[in-house]
Amino acid sequence: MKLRNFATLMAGATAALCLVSVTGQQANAGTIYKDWNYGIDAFNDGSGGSGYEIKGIAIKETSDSIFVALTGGTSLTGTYASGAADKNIGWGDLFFNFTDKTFKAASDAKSLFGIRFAATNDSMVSSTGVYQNVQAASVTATNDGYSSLKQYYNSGWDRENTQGTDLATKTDAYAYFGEGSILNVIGSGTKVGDITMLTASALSTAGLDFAKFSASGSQTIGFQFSKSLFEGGNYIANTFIECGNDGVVLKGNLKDVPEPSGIAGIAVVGLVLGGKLRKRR
Ligand SMILES: [Ca+2]
Ligand SMILES: [Ca+2]
Ligand SMILES: [Ca+2]
Repeated sequence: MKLRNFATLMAGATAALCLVSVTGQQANAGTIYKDWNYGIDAFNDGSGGSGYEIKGIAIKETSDSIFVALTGGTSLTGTYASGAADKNIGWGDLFFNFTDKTFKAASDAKSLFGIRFAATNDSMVSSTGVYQNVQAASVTATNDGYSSLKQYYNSGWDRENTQGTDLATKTDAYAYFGEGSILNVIGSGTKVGDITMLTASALSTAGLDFAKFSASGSQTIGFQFSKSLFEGGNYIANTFIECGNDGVVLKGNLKDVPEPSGIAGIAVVGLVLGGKLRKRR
C-alpha cells in the first residue's frame, strides 16, 4: 500500500462503502498453476494474422518480485507494417488497475500503473520501466489500427475469451474499457523503477508453462521488477497490440507487497482505516 493511497482512501472511504463495484474487480480471477496466474486469450481474434495474435498473459509474485509473461505471435520488437507511421506494429504497454474504477475512469484519474516493456514501441514515455500515476493514450491511429474498440468488434473479431478468460465477452470488455478509443500506451506517468527482461530459460526456471494451456505462442516475452514499486490488492492487468488488433486481460491479487517504511506518522490514519485496508488487501 503506497502512502498516497491513504489520502485516496480517506477521501473515498465513505463513498466506497456505499458503492457497489460494477466492474467485477473484487473477483480474484485467473487460473493459478504452479504459482503463476494465467489469462488465456482467444487464439483466433488477432486481426491481421498470426503476427498480431495474443495467446496469453501470466503473472507470478514472489516475496520481493513480480514476474510477467506474455505469449503470442508478436515479437518484442514488433512486426514490419507498411501502414504504420514507424513501419512497425508491436506491443502496446501493460497496465495494472488497482482501483475499483473502469479502465477509462482510472486512466482519467491518473490512477493506473503502467509498464513499458517494448523499447521500440510508440509509448509516450521515454524509457522502459514501471510507471505510476499513469494516464493511458491511444496509438492505434499511427499504427494502421482500429479507431475504437467498437470498430474492432464490428469488424467481426468478437470471440469467446475475447480479452482472455477473465474478461471473456464483448459485453464484459465494453463494461471495462468502454466502446471508444483503444488506450494502449502510457500517455503520461511517473517512472518509479526499471524492469529486467527475462530469457525463455529464466521463465521456464521460474515455472512458467503456457503449454499447460496449449497456449504457447511463437514469441514469449517476460520480465520482472521489484514488488516495492507496486501496490497490493486486487488488480486488472491488460495490454493491447499497438494497432488494437488484439488484447488480453488478467485479474488477480497481489498479496505480499511490502509495507513502505516510515508510516508511523500516519499510524492514526492506519488505525482508523485498518478495517478497510485489511479488506482491500
Ligand atoms: Ca488472441
Ligand atoms: Ca509502431
Ligand atoms: Ca484478445
